[in-house]
Formats: sequence, structure tokens, C-alpha cells
Amino acid sequence: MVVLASTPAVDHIPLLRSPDPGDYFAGMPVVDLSSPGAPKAIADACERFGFFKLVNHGVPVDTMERLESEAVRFFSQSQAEKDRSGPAYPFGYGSKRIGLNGDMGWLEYLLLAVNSASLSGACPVPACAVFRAALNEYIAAVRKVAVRVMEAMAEGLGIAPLDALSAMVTAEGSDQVFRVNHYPPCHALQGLGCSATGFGEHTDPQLVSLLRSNGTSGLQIALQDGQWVSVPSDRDALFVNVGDSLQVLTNGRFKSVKHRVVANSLKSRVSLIYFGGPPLAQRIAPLPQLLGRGEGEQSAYKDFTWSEYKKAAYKSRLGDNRLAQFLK
Ligand code: GA4
Repeated sequence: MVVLASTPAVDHIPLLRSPDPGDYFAGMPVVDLSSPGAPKAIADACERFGFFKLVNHGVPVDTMERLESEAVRFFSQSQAEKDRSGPAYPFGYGSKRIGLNGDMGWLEYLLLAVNSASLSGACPVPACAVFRAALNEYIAAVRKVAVRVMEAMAEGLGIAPLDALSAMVTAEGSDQVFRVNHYPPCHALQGLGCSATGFGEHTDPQLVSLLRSNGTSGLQIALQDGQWVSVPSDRDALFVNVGDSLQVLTNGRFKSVKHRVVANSLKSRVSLIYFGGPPLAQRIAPLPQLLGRGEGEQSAYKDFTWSEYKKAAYKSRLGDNRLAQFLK
């Protein structure tokens, strides 16, 4: 990550965005995972927005804060030190470049492979044992939440068995990824009426994503009518979003939400994101329990496996509509 020593002319700064609409997401669904109404509230939120805030999720505050401080420590190392943990593909440290097809963002990050409930042993990054322990503790806890959320989704959809969705992330060989993002403040833009794109608009290819941030705002989601709204940050909550694969499994009932991050001009944002994906061979197609219901309801999608979808996703640009080519 290049630190700007002096204020460059605005037109020399890449990734500029016009002023934000600034609208806060007033109607954001907040779900209490410990309440009996959670399954219905989750299913409603996934149908309306593909997004909700989760409270009383059970990940201890200490576990979240320990990982946050280890991440801050990692990113405060010298550039040369961090580059030793790169490149990000397939897994490791990356700066500004997102994916392999030319997308850029005002961030640095770690992209990590998750094996069952912890970092994959084959993933050598990060090398620091304390950081790895904090990651493993957090990943084990957040993955349990993902399983509970996916069980609640099945219950809310009224489908059996309860693990019809969650079994895909608990299965041997499930394809889970963890990402630690650091968006440094973009001081150069302070007061200039514009902001930097931290992570450009996109949908997540997986089933579900669970995000925790350090309380610095920046996350925005697109509502179904295309309007972008800012998500008020909350360091104690988890934010859950539906990914493309879950949209397909529910035959479009749940919406894969478009989201993006705008860099803050004053404060650093650190986010921790767990992406729950199925095993590579998993067929991604509407659940028969859902298709059986409606009068002659047909799948809206061509048949594909997670491996095929993932391959297509990694060939795409960040903002592409990746599901379009799989629509019937
Ligand atoms: C979006 C969700 C996850 O962050 C991610 C991203 C991946 C990457 O950063 O390498 C992708 C992006 C994400 C979707 C399209 C492709 C792949 C960047 C990109 C341009 C790790 C993932 O699985 O897909």
C-alpha cells in the first residue's frame, strides 16, 4: 500500500468516486439469533434485501477484538515485510489489486484458505503463530454462526432437513475462504467532496458471507430498486449477505446482494469476512423441496457445479453480473 506523503492533485488519484448519496439504510433488518423469531426474520430479510445485521450471534467480543488487533499489527509492518506474505493468489497478502483481471481498490488484504473450522495447514500465511491462533479461534466461532444461520434459513423457508443448506459448508472439502481487509484512510481526499473506492461493487459467488468490521463505516449495499445505501457500522454485530450460489439454490427467492466499500477519509477500516462455499463438486441448482411447491415452478438457472461457477467467477471482472450467463 503506497502511503501518500503529500497531497497530489485529485486527478492523479486513481479510484475516485463522486460524492456518496449518503443515505443511511434506515430499514436495515436486525436479527437476534437467540430469538425464536430468527428463522422467519432471516428468510424475510434474505428475500427483501439479501442482507441483514445479526446480533446475539455468540462470537465472543474478545475473539473478535483479538483478531482485529492482530490484523492491525500485521498491516502496520513495513511494505517489504508484508510483501513477503504475498502475492494474494491463490492465497496471501495483496495490495490494491483485486482478482486477476485488472480490478483495483484502496485497500490491502489477506486472502486465506479455510479447512473445516480453521486455516488450512497448507496456507503458510500468516506466519505469526499468535495471528494464526487468533484467526483459528475466530474462524471456528464464525463458522458455527454460519451453520446456525443456514439452518435458520432452511427453517424460515420451511424446508427439511434442517441442514439442507448448512451441510454444504460443513461437508468434507467445503470451499471456505477468509479475508482480512484493511482500508487505510484516504487523507488526500478529505474535504474535496469525493471519496476513494475501497472495494468496488460486486456480489459474492459463495453461499453466505459473514462480515465483522472495526466500527469504521464504508459498507454500502444496493437495494432491489438499485438505490445505494450506507450500512451503519457496528463492531459488535455480524453482517450477513446472500451470495450468488444461495440465490440459485433458492431459485431466486433469496437475493445475492450487490455491495461495495467506500474508503473513509479519516479512519482506517478493518473487516473480517468469512465466505461459506460448498465442495467443488457440489451441484448448484434450486432445492427440489422448493421447486416441488409452486405450480410447475421450473429452475430459472442452467445446471452447474460450484467448480464451474468458481472458474467463471475468477475469469470475470469484479462488477460483472456473473449469474447472467447461467440463467436459462
Ligand atoms: C468476491 C468475494 C470474495 O472477496 C472473493 C473475491 C475474489 C478475489 O478477491 O479474488 C474475486 C471476487 C470475490 C469475485 C470475482 C473475481 C473473484 C475478485 C474477482 C474479480 C475472494 C471471491 O471469492 O470472489
